[in-house]
Amino acid sequence: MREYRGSEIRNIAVVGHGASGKTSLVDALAFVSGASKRHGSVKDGTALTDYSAEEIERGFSINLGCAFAEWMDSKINLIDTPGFLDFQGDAVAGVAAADGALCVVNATSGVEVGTEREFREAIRRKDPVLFVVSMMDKEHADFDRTYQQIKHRLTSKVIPVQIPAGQGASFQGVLNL
Ligand SMILES: Nc1nc2c(ncn2[C@@H]2O[C@H](COP(=O)(O)OP(=O)(O)OP(=O)(O)O)[C@@H](O)[C@H]2O)c(=O)[nH]1
Ligand SMILES: [Mg+2]
Repeated sequence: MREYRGSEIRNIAVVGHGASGKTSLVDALAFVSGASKRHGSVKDGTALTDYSAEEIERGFSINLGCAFAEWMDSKINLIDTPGFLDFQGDAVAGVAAADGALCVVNATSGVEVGTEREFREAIRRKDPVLFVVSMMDKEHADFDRTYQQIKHRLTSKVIPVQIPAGQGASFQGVLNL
């Protein structure tokens, strides 16, 4: 890895409700960018940022985990935070350490209490927030419903930059607007 100047580094906290797909997304981003040579999985206990014995055994995040992606001359540090309320201290610390938040929202269950909690924490710190709608391949996934919930319950200042092509069984990928 090449050396990066401070101005080329971005620290992003990946936040959201428990089991919304944060750890899976971090692993996928590291893999797609080439920083990680293997596409890990939470289910198999091979996700980059769920590495402690207890996290692997239980299949959810307990501590902060850090991975990175090198993209367009920048190093993006991805701080994976735990979504369960019991570990909220680490999630708050992750947001505090970051320049911005990536808030993951599950397309089948929509905006949940953990989404709201972590979104408000990022906004309280005046951090920019990017939403990712996860689980688009699952039954009952609904992008429009999730987008409307974000708009009505979190912020009216939100605009799609990518939209899904299909949803549920017919999900094929995303379209860049
Ligand atoms: N079908 C499907 N399953 C997913 C997707 N993203 C994650 N999962 C699965 O959903 C479960 C939870 O994913 P995680 O990545 O552990 O979610 P998390 O937000 O990190 O969970 P916590 O760390 O507990 O907050 C795992 O079994 C994943 O394999 C997705 O886009 N589609
Ligand atoms: Mg996790």
